[in-house]
Amino acid sequence: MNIPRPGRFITVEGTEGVGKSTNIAFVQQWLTEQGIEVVLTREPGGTPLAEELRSLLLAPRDEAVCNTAELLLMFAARAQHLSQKIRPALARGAWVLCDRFTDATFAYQGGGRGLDTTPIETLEQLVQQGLSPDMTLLLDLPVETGMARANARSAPDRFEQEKLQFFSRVRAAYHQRAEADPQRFRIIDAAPALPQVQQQITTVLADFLEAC
Ligand code: Z5A
Repeated sequence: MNIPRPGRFITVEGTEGVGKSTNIAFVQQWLTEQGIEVVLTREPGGTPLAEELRSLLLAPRDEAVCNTAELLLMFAARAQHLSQKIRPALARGAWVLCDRFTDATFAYQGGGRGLDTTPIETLEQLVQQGLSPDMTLLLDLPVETGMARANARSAPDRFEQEKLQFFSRVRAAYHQRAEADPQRFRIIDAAPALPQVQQQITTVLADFLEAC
């Protein structure tokens, strides 16, 4: 039975290999078991056009990608995603569960690439018009551990080809974002075995649902 509740927007963030894909499936299942309609999506991506932009962004290429072009493509994909998928889902009362969102832009393009945060904030305002996640789960793990977990999988994409120092800056930027907005962020220690990670997530979700 579906219990009617206003739509909520939950995002999942973290550096490479922290277990977002693994745990987002767990979050989706847990919320669905509570009778909530969940729209699972991801960034960059989530619509046909935004998925095409994702392919362009992630493909390793010989041509150097200019940081500003990368930033604009991320927000182009986000604008399309918001207009075609996220806003309509929230408007009909569904909960949107998104694998990465604008915190990733502050972490990767801001922290990782070293772009100034002012243009990122300007684009955030232009594209989101005040819409931001209700809760963000930040899966946190030492960068070395995440890279080791990720490297055990498929061939690296353009971001995964970056070095340890890059991901250390990304992680530091995520921590800064979480410290600046403790109401929205929930930090999950992603280092222990999966059942312990998911126990933390369950506690956070139950508290969030209780407060809705
Ligand atoms: N990007 C950006 O730059 N700016 C932006 O604004 C946005 C994105 C939105 C694509 O993201 C890239 O886009 C991303 C940032 C950039 N690049 N990077 N890096 P993505 O989310 O699609 O790609 P990803 O970050 O590389 O995610 P991933 O590789 O899919 O990793 P993950 O989802 O966090 O991990 P996982 O696949 O769930 O787990 C990794 C492995 O660890 C796997 O074998 C699991 O079985 C294992 N695992 C998971 N949990 C555990 C525990 N607890 N113990 C042991 N092993 C575990």
